[in-house]
Amino acid sequence: MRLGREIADDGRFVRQPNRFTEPLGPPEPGRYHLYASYACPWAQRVLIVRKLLGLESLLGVTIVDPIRDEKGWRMPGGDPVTGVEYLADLYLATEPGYTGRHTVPCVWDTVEKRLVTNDFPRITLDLETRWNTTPDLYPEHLRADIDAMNDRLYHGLNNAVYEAGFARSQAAYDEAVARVFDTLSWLEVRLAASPYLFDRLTDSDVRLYTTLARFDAVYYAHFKCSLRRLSDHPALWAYARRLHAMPAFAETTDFDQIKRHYFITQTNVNPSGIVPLGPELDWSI
Ligand SMILES: N[C@@H](CCC(=O)N[C@@H](CS)C(=O)NCC(=O)O)C(=O)O
Repeated sequence: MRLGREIADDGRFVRQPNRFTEPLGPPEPGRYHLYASYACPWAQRVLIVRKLLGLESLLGVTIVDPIRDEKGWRMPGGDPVTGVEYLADLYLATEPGYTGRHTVPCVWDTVEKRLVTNDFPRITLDLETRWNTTPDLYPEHLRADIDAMNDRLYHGLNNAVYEAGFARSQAAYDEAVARVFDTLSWLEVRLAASPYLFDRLTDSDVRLYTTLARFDAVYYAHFKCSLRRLSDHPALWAYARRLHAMPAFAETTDFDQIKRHYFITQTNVNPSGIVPLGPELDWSI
C-alpha cells in the first residue's frame, strides 16, 4: 500500500480524494460495470444497495481477489468484461498519468471504455435516486438527516477506524480511537430505541453495517480499536445481526475474505501476514 503520502506530519492518516466523480448516468442494460471486493467496506455498500434495489441485471459486477499484490487488486484469469488482469489497467486506461491508489468500488462505462466514478459515497446515492427508488433508501423528506448521519458515521466510525489503524503517532491513534468509541456509545443509545437509524431502512444503515460487520473480526485487533467489542454493545450487536439476517447483507458478507484481505494485504500494520483464527462469533438471530 502506498500510504506514505496519506500520512500527515503529525502522524494522522488523511485519505486521498476520489479522482473520478462523475454522477452515474441513467441505467442502460449492460452499459455500466461495477468493480468491487467483498473485503472492502466502501465496496460492500454498493453490493448491498445493488441487491436491495434489485439491480443485479442492470449493473454487472466483477469481484476482485481479496489479496492485493504489489500491483494492486487482481482479477485472476482476467476480467470477463474488459479482459484486464489488474484494476490498475482500468485506471490507467482512463487517465494514463494516474498516480493515486487504484480503489474499489469503481464503475466502468463499457461504451466509452473509461471509469466514470470511484466516488464511493456518491455511487450508492446515485443508484438510490437515479436507478431505483423502491424501496426508497434515500427518501426526500429524510435526506438532510441522512446526510448529517452519514457525515457523523464517516468521521466518527467508518473512516475513524482507518485513522486509528493507520496512525503513525500515539496522539493521532488516541484521538481516533476516542472518536470511534464515542460514536459507538452514541449509536448504542439511539439503536436501543429504534430498529433502524431512522424510522425505516435507509442508506445510513448500509453505511453503518459494513463497518460493524468488520469490527470484532478485524478492527478490534488489526486496527487496535480494542476498548470494547461490537458484541459488548447489546443494542448495536442486535441491530447488526438483524441487518445481517437480510439476504442483501448476508450474501455480500464474507468474513473469510474480509479477514484474509486486511491481515494479509496490509503488511504495514501486520508484517507477519498471519490471519487470526478468531473471534468465535455467532451472527445468527
Ligand atoms: N476511494 C477511497 C475509498 C475506497 C478504498 O479505500 N478502497 C480500498 C479498499 S477498502 C482500496 O481499494 N484500496 C486500494 C489501495 O489502497 O491500493 C480511497 O481512495 O481511499
